[in-house]
Order: sequence, then C-alpha cells, then structure tokens
Amino acid sequence: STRPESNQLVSEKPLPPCPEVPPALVGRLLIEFGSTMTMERVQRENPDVKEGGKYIPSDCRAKQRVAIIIPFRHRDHHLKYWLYYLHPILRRQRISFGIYIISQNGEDTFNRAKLLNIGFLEALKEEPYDCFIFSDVDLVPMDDRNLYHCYDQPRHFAIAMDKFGFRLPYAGYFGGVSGLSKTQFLKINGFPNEYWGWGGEDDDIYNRITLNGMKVSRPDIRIGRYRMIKHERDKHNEANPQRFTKIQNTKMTMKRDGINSLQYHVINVAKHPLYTNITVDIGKPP
Ligand code: BGN
Repeated sequence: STRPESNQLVSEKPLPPCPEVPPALVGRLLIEFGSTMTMERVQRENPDVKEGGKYIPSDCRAKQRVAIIIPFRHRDHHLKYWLYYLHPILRRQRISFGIYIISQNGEDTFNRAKLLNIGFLEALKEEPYDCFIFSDVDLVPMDDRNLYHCYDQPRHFAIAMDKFGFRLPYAGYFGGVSGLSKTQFLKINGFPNEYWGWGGEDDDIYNRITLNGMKVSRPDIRIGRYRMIKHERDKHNEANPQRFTKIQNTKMTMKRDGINSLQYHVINVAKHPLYTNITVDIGKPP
C-alpha cells in the first residue's frame, strides 16, 4: 500500500472493552507470609506499575476506575506482603486502579473509618474514580476470581477469613475488605468519623447501607477466602467502649456524621513506585 508509515499511529484501533471474566485468572492461590519480603523485590516483580501505584491494562479498556484505600499506621511489614500479592492479582483481573495508603499521623487513637473517608476524597482529587475498595493492610485474597471492582450493590469481599474458620462471623459482618461505587458511597454520606479505636465502625457502615435501601452483595463462600497476616493488637487502637451504643444510633447519626462533616489536614503526599502514601492529621477523640 501507499499509506505513509506515520499514519499507523493515528489509525491505531481503540482498545476493546475488558472481558467480564478476565482470561488470565488462575483461581485458588497459595498465600503465605513465612519468607522475608523486601520492597525491592516487589518493585522488581511489578515493573509496569506507574508512579504512585497506578495501573491501566494495556490490552483492553476497563469499565471502572478503582481506587484502593488502605488505612494505615506502623504496618510496613504487612504492606510489603499486601503489595507483593495484590499487584499481580489486580493485573490478572484487568482492573484499572490506584493504590492509596492513608497514614494516620501521630500516636493518638486510631480511626479507621475516618481514614477511609479521607481516602475517598483524596483519591478523587487525583483521578475520576468510579469505585472505591476499602481494604485492611493485613488481608490478602486467596482466590483471584474475587474481582476487585464495584457491583450493583455495596460489596463485601472478605467473607471467609482464616481467623473466622473461613466463614462469615455473623450475617451483618462488613469488615476487612469492602467496596462501594462513588454513588453508593455518597448515598450513605460516606462512613462515620466518630468511631475512635477498635470495633463497630464496620457495623455502622452496614447499618448505613441497609437503612438507605441497599443490600450487601457477596461472592461465593468458596471464592471470598482470605488470609490475615498474624499480628498483635495495635497500640493506640484499644476496643472502643462506646461502640455498642453507637451502632444503635446509626439512623440518626449518619445524617450529620460522614463525608459532609469530615475535617482533617493533609501533612504529606508521597508518590512511591507501588503506592501513594497520604499522611494526615485527623485530630483526636473529644
Ligand atoms: C464485631 C465488631 C466489628 C468487627 C467484628 C469482627 C463491634 C460492635 C459491637 C458488637 N463490632 O463484634 O467491628 O469487625 O467483630 O472482629 O464490636
């Protein structure tokens, strides 16, 4: 043909949509935390990840853009394993994603749900994400068919954890790893900011979902399996004695406590090869 060489760039075909069932999946995975892990190794094995932990499949167009939000403090050891296992899984799943570590500055009481709210807003400042997956740093999926995107209803991913004998501990459990679309998240006014210390915030989120006429969606119990990296109870994250009464009052509190009342200060945003680390000052319990 007489077509000039340079025309091939302009006439490049647009990518096809990513298939509903990614062909590269392998199913059940062997997950273990025995050998020591280094960030250098994880970086070496994941060269195609862009700065700040962003990835876009090269052979298809993903329908959703997913922000993965991890609340964090003093868990560097867990983070290495999480990145080591999750980056390849998410790639095989053909997810378009960014990884956001939201680090609570200082040593005041930890506040998981408030850090997750902050992750939602800060991720949206960077990219127009459609879907938000909220994951604890110590939870690794044991099956790559547990697809990290959003669904018609808010999704609970970590339904069969090893520490609970690979069963749901109770019907309304929504802890560990969960995912909401931007619309679903805004419909419930985000997550509560007023749960300081361990426990109850996930139950409050579950209440918000059902009180707003939505229903939690879950994978098959054989697929939603997770390994938790063993650890001691964290300092400055003691069980919150107020949690029992607080989860009784979600219907009233969700209107004023949430993304509409969120206050915090960003201290630093650091772009690492495999993740973005956002350090924040979130204050302390009243
Ligand atoms: C529940 C906690 C959850 C936690 C699960 C699993 C509370 C509220 C008062 C009952 N809820 O009991 O936050 O994720 O255990 O550990 O403590």
